[in-house]
Amino acid sequence: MSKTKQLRALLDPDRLDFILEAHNGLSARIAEEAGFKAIWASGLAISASLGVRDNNEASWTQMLEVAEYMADATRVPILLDGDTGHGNFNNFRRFVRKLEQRGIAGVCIEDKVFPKTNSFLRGETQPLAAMDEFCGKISAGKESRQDADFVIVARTEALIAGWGLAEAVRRAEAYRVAGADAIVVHSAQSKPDEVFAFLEAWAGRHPVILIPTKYHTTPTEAFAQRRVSALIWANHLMRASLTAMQRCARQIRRDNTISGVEEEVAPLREVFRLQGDAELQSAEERFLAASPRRSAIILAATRGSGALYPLTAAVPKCLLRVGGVSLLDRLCDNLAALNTREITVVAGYRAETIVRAGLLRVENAAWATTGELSSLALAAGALHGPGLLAFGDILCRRHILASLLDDDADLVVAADRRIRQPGAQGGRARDLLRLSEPAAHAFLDAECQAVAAAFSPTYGDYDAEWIGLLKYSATGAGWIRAWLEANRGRPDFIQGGVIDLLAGLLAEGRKVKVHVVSGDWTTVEDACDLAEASNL
Ligand code: SPV
Ligand code: MG
Repeated sequence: MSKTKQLRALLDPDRLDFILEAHNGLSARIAEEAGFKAIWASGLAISASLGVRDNNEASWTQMLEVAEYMADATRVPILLDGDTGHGNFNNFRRFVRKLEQRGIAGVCIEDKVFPKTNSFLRGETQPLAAMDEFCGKISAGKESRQDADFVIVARTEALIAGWGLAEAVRRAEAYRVAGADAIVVHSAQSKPDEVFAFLEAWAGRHPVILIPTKYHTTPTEAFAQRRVSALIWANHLMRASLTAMQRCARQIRRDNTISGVEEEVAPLREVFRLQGDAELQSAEERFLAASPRRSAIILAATRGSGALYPLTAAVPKCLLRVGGVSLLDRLCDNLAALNTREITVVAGYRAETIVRAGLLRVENAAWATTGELSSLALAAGALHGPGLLAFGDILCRRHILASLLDDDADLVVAADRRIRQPGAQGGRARDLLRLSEPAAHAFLDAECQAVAAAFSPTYGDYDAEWIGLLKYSATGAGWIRAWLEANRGRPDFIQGGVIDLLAGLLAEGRKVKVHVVSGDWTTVEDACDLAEASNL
């Protein structure tokens, strides 16, 4: 049922309904969740929550904005407090059209003069609008509706202004004839007597809505017996929040900590629930191209070759700085920029010095006597794809990492056709690959056909040097885990390198794709490498 029809249904005098005040999207949602079938967008409550007076200090477009948030947040109809209609008949009919466009189901206007003052402030001194002029306003509003069910309620302030019962009835009748869908007769008295007198004189000729803010002790059945269509509880969510906010603010100010109020205030998850985060989460699953959660494992257990000992007395090799940033931080920063947040580092030498927010550290206590495979096996729990295995001493430009991570193949390595000479002072063997593509196709992606680790300066018939980066898909990660599991008992496993893993995977018939790079990377094995790294 449309919101306007829902609101119209509440005008039935055979059943007393209740309309609760709200003043923004959040309070409107709370009112709806509490079970109210309609919401009163109160001028008093909205202006108070905006920090201004209920004297038309907030403009009609500002009221419209707030009302739109309320309508967006709810499925029940909203009856907006339209004050005096914000001008003459012409302003009001434009207001009605705008309210309809924003999904408001009805408006209530009162027969006072712009700018109005709240009815409970100096009520007797407030001038009433000329009755005929107000009737014209009602008729113009009705005529301008696009939806015949949009509700226009006319409110007379005759009792509050002290004009007496007869005037209240005379005006209510005129407003009925002018086309109002219901009448509000407002009273500032603490007893319902004058309102009940009105109801008796009125004799049910048209739906009546009451706002019993002042005569709140009246039993609700008394209204039902008199065939009142609906009661507006006009300002209680605003007042409740005000009390809660004052108490909370005072306590925090007094205690200089928020700890004392934590259990008194709504948990954040309740805030997110009311904001509808669950819907956004499921919409994201449907509409957002899922960006894969990437992970990485960095092998950084060794101290490095003797050539680096002067530099690695206090820190492991991965913490050597190039351009003021450690190799590890640079690698992690690049990985993070490529949506790789779960990074596990296998530390060994000076493990305690490897500390970085969010970094998972696994320790290879036997780093001095074990090799890369032993370190990798310790991080097997973090081996899930898509992910990247990297040596901790590699320095490379981000594009190399990006192209590996963006490749969907199950196993992908990066290799450079220019095989470096081993470091002048030794260093580790070169990890070499034989490629499917001939050298003439130097920069085409290739398939790896064989691998070897070699110190030889000629390198036999190998084509490229593996740069220490291996990207694996979820499937590829499974192959690696299985291979580690199947081979960890072998005597050569303990000292083994990742190159042996690659050899093993090739032997199983797994395809290893090769991205051919040309420079833009280095590893640090001696002081010369460090100098070259600075250039890079
Ligand atoms: C409001 O809630 O803004 C009203 C009702 O108009 S009253 O405050 O009683 O005037
Ligand atoms: Mg008001």
